[in-house]
Amino acid sequence: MAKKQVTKNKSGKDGNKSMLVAVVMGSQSDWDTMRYADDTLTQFGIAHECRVISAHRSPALAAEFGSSAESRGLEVLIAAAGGAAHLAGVMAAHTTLPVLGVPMRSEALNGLDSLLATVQMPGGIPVGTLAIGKPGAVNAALFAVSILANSRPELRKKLHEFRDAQEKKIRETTLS
Ligand code: RP5
Repeated sequence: MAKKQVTKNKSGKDGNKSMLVAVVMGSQSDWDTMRYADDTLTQFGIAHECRVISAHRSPALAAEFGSSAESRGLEVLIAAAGGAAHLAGVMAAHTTLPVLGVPMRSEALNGLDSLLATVQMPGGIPVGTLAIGKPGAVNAALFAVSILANSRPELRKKLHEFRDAQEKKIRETTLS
Protein backbone atom coordinates (compact mmCIF):
# COMPACT_ATOMS: atom_id res chain seq x y z
CA MET A 1 0.00 0.00 0.00
CA ALA A 2 1.34 3.44 -0.91
CA LYS A 3 2.39 5.52 2.06
CA LYS A 4 0.78 8.89 2.59
CA GLN A 5 2.84 11.99 1.92
CA VAL A 6 3.62 13.76 5.17
CA THR A 7 2.63 17.40 5.06
CA LYS A 8 1.62 18.92 8.35
CA ASN A 9 1.02 22.51 9.27
CA LYS A 10 0.77 23.59 12.85
CA SER A 11 -0.19 27.12 13.79
CA GLY A 12 1.02 28.57 17.08
CA LYS A 13 -1.22 28.93 20.09
CA ASP A 14 -1.87 32.55 19.12
CA GLY A 15 -3.45 31.35 15.90
CA ASN A 16 -0.73 33.01 13.81
CA LYS A 17 -0.62 31.04 10.56
CA SER A 18 2.78 32.24 9.42
CA MET A 19 5.21 29.35 9.89
CA LEU A 20 8.42 30.06 11.78
CA VAL A 21 10.08 26.67 11.44
CA ALA A 22 10.06 24.09 8.67
CA VAL A 23 10.92 20.47 9.37
CA VAL A 24 11.86 18.78 6.11
CA MET A 25 12.95 15.17 5.68
CA GLY A 26 14.23 13.10 2.79
CA SER A 27 11.65 10.35 3.00
CA GLN A 28 8.42 9.28 4.62
CA SER A 29 10.58 6.68 6.38
CA ASP A 30 12.21 9.49 8.40
CA TRP A 31 8.90 10.53 9.94
CA ASP A 32 8.97 7.99 12.80
CA THR A 33 12.07 9.84 14.04
CA MET A 34 11.20 13.38 13.01
CA ARG A 35 7.79 13.27 14.69
CA TYR A 36 9.78 13.97 17.88
CA ALA A 37 10.86 17.33 16.43
CA ASP A 38 7.24 17.98 15.49
CA ASP A 39 6.06 17.08 19.02
CA THR A 40 8.69 19.29 20.67
CA LEU A 41 7.85 22.32 18.49
CA THR A 42 4.16 21.75 19.24
CA GLN A 43 4.95 21.59 22.96
CA PHE A 44 6.46 25.10 22.70
CA GLY A 45 3.58 26.40 20.60
CA ILE A 46 5.78 27.12 17.57
CA ALA A 47 3.99 27.52 14.25
CA HIS A 48 5.71 25.03 11.99
CA GLU A 49 5.31 22.79 8.98
CA CYS A 50 6.60 19.27 8.35
CA ARG A 51 7.08 17.82 4.89
CA VAL A 52 9.02 15.38 2.76
CA ILE A 53 11.53 16.88 0.33
CA SER A 54 14.37 14.86 -1.12
CA ALA A 55 17.65 16.44 -2.22
CA HIS A 56 18.14 13.58 -4.67
CA ARG A 57 14.66 12.44 -5.69
CA SER A 58 13.15 15.93 -5.93
CA PRO A 59 16.13 18.28 -6.41
CA ALA A 60 14.11 21.11 -8.01
CA LEU A 61 11.63 21.11 -5.11
CA ALA A 62 14.51 21.18 -2.61
CA ALA A 63 16.06 24.20 -4.35
CA GLU A 64 12.72 25.94 -4.63
CA PHE A 65 11.86 25.35 -0.95
CA GLY A 66 15.26 26.53 0.30
CA SER A 67 15.29 29.61 -1.96
CA SER A 68 11.82 30.77 -0.93
CA ALA A 69 12.08 29.96 2.80
CA GLU A 70 13.19 33.42 3.90
CA SER A 71 10.61 35.33 1.85
CA ARG A 72 7.89 33.04 3.22
CA GLY A 73 8.73 34.20 6.74
CA LEU A 74 10.42 31.05 7.99
CA GLU A 75 13.20 31.69 10.51
CA VAL A 76 14.75 28.25 11.04
CA LEU A 77 14.94 25.12 8.88
CA ILE A 78 15.37 21.64 10.31
CA ALA A 79 16.46 19.13 7.67
CA ALA A 80 16.72 15.39 8.25
CA ALA A 81 18.07 12.74 5.93
CA GLY A 82 19.77 9.38 6.00
CA GLY A 83 22.53 7.66 4.04
CA ALA A 84 23.96 10.05 1.44
CA ALA A 85 22.32 12.76 3.53
CA HIS A 86 22.60 15.95 1.51
CA LEU A 87 19.27 17.60 2.30
CA ALA A 88 20.49 19.92 5.07
CA GLY A 89 23.46 20.99 2.94
CA VAL A 90 21.28 21.68 -0.07
CA MET A 91 18.89 23.73 2.06
CA ALA A 92 21.82 25.69 3.49
CA ALA A 93 23.14 26.31 -0.03
CA HIS A 94 19.87 28.04 -0.92
CA THR A 95 19.22 30.14 2.19
CA THR A 96 21.00 32.22 4.81
CA LEU A 97 18.49 31.11 7.46
CA PRO A 98 19.91 28.83 10.16
CA VAL A 99 19.73 25.20 9.00
CA LEU A 100 19.83 22.42 11.59
CA GLY A 101 20.68 18.97 10.24
CA VAL A 102 19.49 15.73 11.79
CA PRO A 103 21.24 12.56 10.58
CA MET A 104 18.88 9.59 10.35
CA ARG A 105 19.88 6.17 11.63
CA SER A 106 20.53 4.19 8.43
CA GLU A 107 20.22 0.48 7.87
CA ALA A 108 23.64 0.02 6.28
CA LEU A 109 25.86 2.03 8.62
CA ASN A 110 23.66 2.82 11.60
CA GLY A 111 23.66 6.54 10.83
CA LEU A 112 27.41 7.11 10.64
CA ASP A 113 27.04 7.75 6.90
CA SER A 114 24.20 10.23 7.56
CA LEU A 115 26.18 11.97 10.28
CA LEU A 116 29.28 12.45 8.14
CA ALA A 117 27.30 13.55 5.07
CA THR A 118 25.42 16.12 7.15
CA VAL A 119 28.24 17.44 9.31
CA GLN A 120 31.10 17.69 6.80
CA MET A 121 30.03 20.88 5.05
CA PRO A 122 32.57 22.96 3.14
CA GLY A 123 33.56 26.26 4.79
CA GLY A 124 31.11 29.02 3.86
CA ILE A 125 27.86 27.03 3.96
CA PRO A 126 27.06 26.11 7.57
CA VAL A 127 24.77 23.36 8.82
CA GLY A 128 24.37 22.97 12.58
CA THR A 129 24.40 19.19 12.94
CA LEU A 130 22.67 17.44 15.81
CA ALA A 131 22.89 13.86 17.09
CA ILE A 132 21.80 10.81 15.08
CA GLY A 133 18.13 9.89 15.40
CA LYS A 134 15.61 10.77 18.11
CA PRO A 135 17.90 12.83 20.39
CA GLY A 136 18.89 14.87 17.34
CA ALA A 137 15.26 15.39 16.34
CA VAL A 138 14.34 16.62 19.83
CA ASN A 139 17.43 18.79 20.13
CA ALA A 140 16.99 20.32 16.68
CA ALA A 141 13.55 21.50 17.77
CA LEU A 142 14.91 22.81 21.08
CA PHE A 143 17.73 24.56 19.21
CA ALA A 144 15.18 26.16 16.89
CA VAL A 145 13.21 27.37 19.93
CA SER A 146 16.42 28.72 21.42
CA ILE A 147 17.15 30.70 18.22
CA LEU A 148 13.61 32.07 18.09
CA ALA A 149 13.82 32.95 21.80
CA ASN A 150 16.56 35.52 21.11
CA SER A 151 13.85 37.96 20.05
CA ARG A 152 10.88 36.46 21.94
CA PRO A 153 11.07 36.74 25.74
CA GLU A 154 8.03 34.51 26.24
CA LEU A 155 9.84 31.68 24.50
CA ARG A 156 12.98 32.25 26.58
CA LYS A 157 10.79 31.93 29.67
CA LYS A 158 9.34 28.65 28.36
CA LEU A 159 12.84 27.30 27.76
CA HIS A 160 13.82 28.12 31.34
CA GLU A 161 10.69 26.37 32.60
CA PHE A 162 11.48 23.34 30.42
CA ARG A 163 15.02 23.11 31.84
CA ASP A 164 13.75 23.58 35.40
CA ALA A 165 11.21 20.77 34.97
CA GLN A 166 13.90 18.53 33.52
CA GLU A 167 16.23 19.21 36.44
CA LYS A 168 13.46 18.70 38.99
CA LYS A 169 12.75 15.29 37.50
CA ILE A 170 16.39 14.25 37.88
CA ARG A 171 16.63 15.58 41.42
CA GLU A 172 13.51 13.66 42.40
CA THR A 173 14.55 10.39 40.79
CA THR A 174 15.10 7.58 43.24
CA LEU A 175 16.35 4.09 42.44
CA SER A 176 14.67 1.08 44.00
C1 RP5 B 1 17.20 9.43 2.44
O1 RP5 B 1 17.31 8.08 2.19
C2 RP5 B 1 16.06 9.59 3.37
O2 RP5 B 1 16.25 10.71 4.18
C3 RP5 B 1 16.01 8.30 4.16
O3 RP5 B 1 16.58 8.44 5.45
C4 RP5 B 1 16.85 7.36 3.32
C5 RP5 B 1 16.07 6.15 2.86
O4 RP5 B 1 14.92 6.58 2.17
P1 RP5 B 1 13.81 5.53 1.72
O5 RP5 B 1 14.47 4.59 0.78
O6 RP5 B 1 13.32 4.85 2.98
O7 RP5 B 1 12.73 6.36 1.07
O8 RP5 B 1 17.01 10.16 1.28
